[in-house]
Amino acid sequence: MTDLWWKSAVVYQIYPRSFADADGDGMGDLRGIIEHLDHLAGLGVDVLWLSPIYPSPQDDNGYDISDYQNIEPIFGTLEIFDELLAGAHARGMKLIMDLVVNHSSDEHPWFADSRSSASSDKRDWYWWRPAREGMEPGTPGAEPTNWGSAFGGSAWEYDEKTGEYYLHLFSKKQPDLNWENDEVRSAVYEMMNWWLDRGVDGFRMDVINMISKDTSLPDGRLTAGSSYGDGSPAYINGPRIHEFLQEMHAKVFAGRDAMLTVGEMPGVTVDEAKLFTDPARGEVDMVFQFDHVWADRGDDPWLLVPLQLTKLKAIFNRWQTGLAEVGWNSLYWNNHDQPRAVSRYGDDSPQHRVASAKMIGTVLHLHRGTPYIYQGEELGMTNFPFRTIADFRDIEALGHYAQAVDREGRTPEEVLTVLRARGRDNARTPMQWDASANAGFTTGTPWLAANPNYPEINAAAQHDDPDSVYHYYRQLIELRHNEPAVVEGDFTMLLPNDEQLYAFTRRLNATELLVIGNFSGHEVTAEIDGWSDAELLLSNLPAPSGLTLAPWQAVVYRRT
Ligand code: TEU
Repeated sequence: MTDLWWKSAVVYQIYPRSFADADGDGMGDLRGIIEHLDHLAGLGVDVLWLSPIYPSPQDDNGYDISDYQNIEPIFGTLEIFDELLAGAHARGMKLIMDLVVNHSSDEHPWFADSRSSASSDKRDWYWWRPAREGMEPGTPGAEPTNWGSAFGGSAWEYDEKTGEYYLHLFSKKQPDLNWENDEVRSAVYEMMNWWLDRGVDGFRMDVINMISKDTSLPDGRLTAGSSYGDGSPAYINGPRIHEFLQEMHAKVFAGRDAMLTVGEMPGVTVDEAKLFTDPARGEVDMVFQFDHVWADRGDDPWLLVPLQLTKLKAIFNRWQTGLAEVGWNSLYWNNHDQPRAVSRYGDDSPQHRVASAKMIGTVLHLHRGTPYIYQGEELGMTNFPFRTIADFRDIEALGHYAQAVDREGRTPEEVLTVLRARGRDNARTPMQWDASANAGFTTGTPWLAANPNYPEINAAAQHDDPDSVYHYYRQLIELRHNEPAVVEGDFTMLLPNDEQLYAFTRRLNATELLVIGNFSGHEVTAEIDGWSDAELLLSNLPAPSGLTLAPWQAVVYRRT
């Protein structure tokens, strides 16, 4: 297998907590995944990415790890994990794990040791700082910097025992590890090698571009709508990030065959991504960038801004052209942190949901890069009809609600409107397997309610329906596996100023593909010449006459 095998691969993300519950406790588990491997193999995906399954207090649904080399009992055991890994490999699928090493859980023994005393030999494994000069420790304003946590409140937690603060860019139960400390890095690399030696095929690396910090820990600029400073310039793509990733590559991946490493990098730019993903630099294979999922929000992440198709196209075009010669793109519409794609980029009404889910899938999968499918996306699953804040479970939603309503005086309905559209729980409702109770996800009480539309939208109803979203996604994956121009072709954006049509070509030698997606509920004609004799490779609706596309129609033409 070539080192760049992942260029023609499609990755499927499983959020184990919500995928399938085999033991009836209301939480998904590894046995549940094993029981549904044929659903995934039938789709034709090449790689499974599991969100964290390690022991964790579940403060951030497993992104707060208390033991990096074991399995959370809720999900199963290492033996069941080995069975899952073997089952994936037997079906020709690789399996990558979620690597969360910017921070651990505060219940990890490393942190328990670090916080036990100022002279602990693990004190420097985390970021500890005294109160600001002249300020009474533990009082508002005494925090070492003005940074806010991504989940609301300050990014510093005061620890009575030693009278100092520790840094947590996320929840206070997720203290940031200090990557300046060689021992921390060595412990992480040792753990990574332990999983790869077990047969795992790589990692998705959680906020990996935050591990290097400006050690002077400067205050951040106060951001609109927040009482905290934006510290991100001090910890996004920090001073030693490339050094750390090259060291990790050398200590963990060098000499291993057919690995996949994808770095989740909030705020990464195209120029930085060229450096991160240039194979000659030995850092990561690809990155998850955020420009397109930040296109419909303002500087305040909790602002709803109408999505402009021309803005979205400009972003994708910037990334396609920026990584055309060096590096590689990941391609995604959603994951466990984003709302459901068909509700955000398509039209989840009964009339247009199926067509628009297929259309957005076509546009994404025909780009140059590695596509990621999030569980349920292949079924056209939609956002959930949340009523009140009591319907939410996510620490990010609850933290934002508390800060916005309780501390910043916004009305509950104003905040709920944004959470209904953007909340991460939209993506975390149970996978919809069939029309039985709780969508066939569990025989118990699900930890988060199943979407009430599961009787209409579920895998069982789609496996035998050749016109289903599931079978259309299978055709998209088949096209990537069989048509070299999809993987290797160049990319040229067309109609950049059109607010309804998303059109581009892919060209490889004598083969040229034309892809058009109608992102509107109207019939639209694409003013593109020279394709009248082309072969229609794929469409989500009956063949159009000429290039007059029906509402939410996608077409892929080929000419040689
Ligand atoms: O997410 C990083 C991240 O940027 C998130 O804050 C995301 O942008 C935001 O939640 C979107 O609303 C990673 C994981 O994917 C996320 O699940 C974790 O909560 C977070 O890191 C901390 O580990």
